[in-house]
Amino acid sequence: MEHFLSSMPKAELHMHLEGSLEPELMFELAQRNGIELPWDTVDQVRAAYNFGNLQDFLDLYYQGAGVLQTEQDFYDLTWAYLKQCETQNVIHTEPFFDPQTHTARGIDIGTVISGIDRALLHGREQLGISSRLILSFLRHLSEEDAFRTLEQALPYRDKFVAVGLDSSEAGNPPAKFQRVFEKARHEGFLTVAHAGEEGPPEYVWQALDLLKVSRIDHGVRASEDPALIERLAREQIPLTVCPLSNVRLRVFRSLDQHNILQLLEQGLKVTVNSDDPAYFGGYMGENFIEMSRQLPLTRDQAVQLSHNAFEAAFVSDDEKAAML
Ligand code: ES4
Ligand code: ZN
Repeated sequence: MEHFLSSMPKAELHMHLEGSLEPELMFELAQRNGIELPWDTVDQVRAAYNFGNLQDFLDLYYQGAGVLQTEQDFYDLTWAYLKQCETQNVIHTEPFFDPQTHTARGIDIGTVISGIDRALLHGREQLGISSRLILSFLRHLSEEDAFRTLEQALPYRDKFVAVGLDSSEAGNPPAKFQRVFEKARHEGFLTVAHAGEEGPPEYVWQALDLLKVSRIDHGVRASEDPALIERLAREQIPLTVCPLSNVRLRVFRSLDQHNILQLLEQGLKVTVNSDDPAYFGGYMGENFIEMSRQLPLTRDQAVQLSHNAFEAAFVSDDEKAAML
C-alpha cells in the first residue's frame, strides 16, 4: 500500500510556500543574509514546532519567513519544494504565497513573485511538474491592506491565477474581504479561501456566497452543518483537506479521529494536501502514508482522492486530460 501511495501520481492544491521552509534552509538563509534566529540548532527549531493551535503556528511561521530576503531566496525555497514533489510523484502543484508577510518587512512584491516564478518555470522545464501560483491575503490584516497588495501584484498578473485567504480564521470572516475578492474576480482571477479549519461552518457559507470561491481550503468543520454538506456535495465544491496539518494544529485529536473519509463517503470532492509541510510532519507522500496507517483508507479511496485533485486543478480540460 505504501509503495502504491508513493508511486501514485498526485496533485497538490493547498500548500504555502513559506510553510515549506525546512530548518536547514532557514539557517542557511539566515547566515547568507546576516539574520539572527532565536534558535541555535535544527533540533531546537523542530522542538519549537509543538503548536497548541493555529495562532501558535502562525507566530513561528511568520518569524521563520523573516530569513527570506532576495529573489534567490524565494527561488531556493520554491525549488526545494519542487524537488520534494519530484521524489513523491507530485506532478502538478498550485502553491500559495503570502505577499504581505514580505512586503510588511520592506521586500518588494516583484522580488517575491520573480523568485517563485523562476523556480516554477524551472520545475516545468527540468522536472516536468506543472504549476499555478495563488496569491493569498492575510485575513488578520485589513481589507484595505489586501486591496493595496492586489494593486502591487497587478503588474505580475500573468504569474498567478487565483487569490486566496489565509492566516487567523476566528474573528476574520470571509465577509471582511468581500470587496477585494470582487475586484480580484473582476480582474480575471479565480478565488479560494481557507474556511472551516478553526472557524465555523458559517464561514464556509460566506466563502461560497460572498467570495464566490471555486474551492474551499480545509472545510472540515462543514461536517457540523448537514445543509452545508448537502450543498458541497451537490455543487461538487472541492475541499483541500490537510490531514497532518489538522492533527498538528489540533483541529482533530489524532489522525484516526479525522473526518476525511466520512466527507469522501458523503460524496464531497475531497483532496489531500500538505499545507505547511516543513512544520506539520511531511509532504504529500507522508500525508497519504500516515492516513493509510491510521485510517481504513482503501486503494480505491486513495485513487479517488488523487483523481479529485486533478479534476479540481485550475488548468484547462486539455491539460487535465494529459495528466489523468
Ligand atoms: C495556514 Cl494551516 C493555515 N491556516 C491558515 N493560514 C495559514 N497559513 C499558512 N498555513
Ligand atoms: Zn493552509
